[in-house]
Amino acid sequence: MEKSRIDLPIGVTLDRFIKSKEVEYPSAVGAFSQLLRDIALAAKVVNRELNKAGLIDIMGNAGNYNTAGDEQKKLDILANIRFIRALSKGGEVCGIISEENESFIDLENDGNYIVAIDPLDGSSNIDVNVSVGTIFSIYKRITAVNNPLTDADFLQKGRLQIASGYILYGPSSMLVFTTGNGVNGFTYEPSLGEFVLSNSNIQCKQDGNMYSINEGLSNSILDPKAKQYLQFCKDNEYTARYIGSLVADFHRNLLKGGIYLYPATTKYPKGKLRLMFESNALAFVIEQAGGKATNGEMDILDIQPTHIHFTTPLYIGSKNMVSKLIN
Ligand code: AHM
Ligand code: MG
Repeated sequence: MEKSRIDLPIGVTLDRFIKSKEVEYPSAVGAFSQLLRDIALAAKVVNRELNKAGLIDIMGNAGNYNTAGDEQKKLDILANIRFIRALSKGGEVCGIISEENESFIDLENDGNYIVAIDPLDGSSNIDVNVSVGTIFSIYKRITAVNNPLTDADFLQKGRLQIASGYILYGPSSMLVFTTGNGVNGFTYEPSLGEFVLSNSNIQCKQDGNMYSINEGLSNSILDPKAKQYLQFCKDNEYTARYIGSLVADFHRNLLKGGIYLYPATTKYPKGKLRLMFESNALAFVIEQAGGKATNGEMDILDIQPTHIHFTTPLYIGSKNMVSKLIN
């Protein structure tokens, strides 16, 4: 059944937005709202660290030491610490998987939610002051409360996400997320220290003329359909746009219409992008915005992961563009 949608005016704070949306999700109660707030808080902290990165030189490699003799951490490691800390302290989350951690983290509490997170995606762009992002997925726990978590709690299909989204750290920083009832975008207002609603009920155009792929990999693409589609884009003089930061490329295509492709290649025969940390979260967002996400054979959200760092080819964006690629 279609849930009723409460339309709130542009400019309301994330906090007010979450509160009023609780009416739409009576089962979500306060814990879930608090979890979204925890994510927003960690995002603000990471945003602050990123903004001052050039000044205090924390862009270098882990293992360096600052003048106080403290070990300096790479920003992706710092972001991982910030998000895990915020999620652990909140108490709503019982388990976390992160792109930066080999195995799952069981917080051994009675929280109801599992979070999968890529704390800072696009790491190759960090050192050159180009947009990067955080990507997150939220699931319900499967194991009964007070029992140790198992792989089953984490290896859930994307279809079971109850919320997902991303934070784009760019000229302005934005939090974009869905709870399964449309997609909304919030822009960070630094003087207020608040995310405010800026993009209400985002819809992705069904068609577009922008394509995003690392074209240097053209000769090593293993999927003939992706090769054909790339040629189609060139024959039709589509516009190539590739930042190499998935969140930034995805966000542009979401707002303007377009397709992002990371096919299987000789170097990454099973795809480069991680299902649990990157593809699922964005697939949920794009479907909620009217777009499509596939690995070329099936919808991303229907893939059963077999381990937490499972990778997949990814074609995601405007519905008709993605459909043309696979048909
Ligand atoms: P990361 O998780 O190590 O940062 O890798 C993911 C990134 C994506 O943000 C981006 O779209 C892609 O890898 C770029 O890969 P490539 O440099 O192979 O084009
Ligand atoms: Mg990543």
